[in-house]
Amino acid sequence: MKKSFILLFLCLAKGWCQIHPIPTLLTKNLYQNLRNFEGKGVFLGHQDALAYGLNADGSRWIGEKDRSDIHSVSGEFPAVLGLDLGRIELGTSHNLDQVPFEDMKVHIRQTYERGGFSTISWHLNNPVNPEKTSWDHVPGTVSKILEDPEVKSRYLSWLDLVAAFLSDLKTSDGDYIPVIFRPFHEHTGSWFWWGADHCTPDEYKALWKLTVDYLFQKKKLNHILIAYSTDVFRDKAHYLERYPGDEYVDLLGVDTYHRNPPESNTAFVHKLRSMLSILDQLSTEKKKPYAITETGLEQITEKDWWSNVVVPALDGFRPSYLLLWRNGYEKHYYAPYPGQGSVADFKEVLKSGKLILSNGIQGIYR
Ligand code: BMA
Repeated sequence: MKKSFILLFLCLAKGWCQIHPIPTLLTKNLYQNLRNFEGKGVFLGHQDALAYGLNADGSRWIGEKDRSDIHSVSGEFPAVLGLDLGRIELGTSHNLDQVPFEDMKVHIRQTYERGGFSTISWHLNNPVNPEKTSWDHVPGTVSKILEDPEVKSRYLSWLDLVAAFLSDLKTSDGDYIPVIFRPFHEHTGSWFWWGADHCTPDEYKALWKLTVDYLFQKKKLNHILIAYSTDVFRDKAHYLERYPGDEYVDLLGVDTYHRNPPESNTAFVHKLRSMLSILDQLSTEKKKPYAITETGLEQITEKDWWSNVVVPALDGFRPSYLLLWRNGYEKHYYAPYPGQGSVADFKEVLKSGKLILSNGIQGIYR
């Protein structure tokens, strides 16, 4: 215990701090380098990038080795890989979007070997009634996890499965591969059972603390960074309403999607800039990096979306990364694929160095 207090003091004195008192060296280096890299470009991520995507005719490819839509259009892999553990709690072999958990481990390792990093969300089912999904609201679920011994013990057994997955992420040298874990996201909205209308701020914070304490202390994981990501928020107070505390969060995030273009282009840029300016301020105050933890325009219907919306929204800010959501199927995709209408504009923006892929993220673990 003493050693951890000394380390905590040392990292506070250095002006940066991650919440785990004794992180692995790779995790510590990743965190510090995220901070060192701020303002030099935004690492571009893509959810399920290595698991599936779209062919030029809009049909799906699934499970092909070393394939990624961003790679197909740019020759580089995403710097950041997004994955989701939804359904791991049920003991199934595939997640809610039919990605095999064993493939995910391979993809996380490949991303690490290419110099990048991975971020993991968890659309978990409802621990009160495990047949119900994240989107099914059983009233009072969060309070039941905290207070009903049977529900709590089910939830903790689900965390055991998450921890087993995370413990299986190893480099070829046998070191743990660091990942960013991003639980209970978009909680300013109410579409998930942990959303704003379904629990009080105190209940949300207690669930968060229970989760992080269990993973760190009981499961002894010290290779995960913890991301807090709301959906859209009005102001600083709204962002922080359910914030569990500086000792429970490594990275500040926001999920926000662009809908109804072109009418909304200016409003989306304006709203994103206003949220980034709050995250920028909080990042300075709290000495923590920030990121756009999910975003995108479904079907990228604007040919110049990257230069006309993304670049102006980011200008002057220093988020560490931006994660595009998944290329699920022809009507539900967020990253360009060969032949997609925004490819030329995407490649121009890549040339500017404002968005960074695998070639530009070398050295982040040193
Ligand atoms: C949503 C959609 C769903 C998917 C879910 C979890 O935004 O992409 O199709 O199942 O995320 O990944």
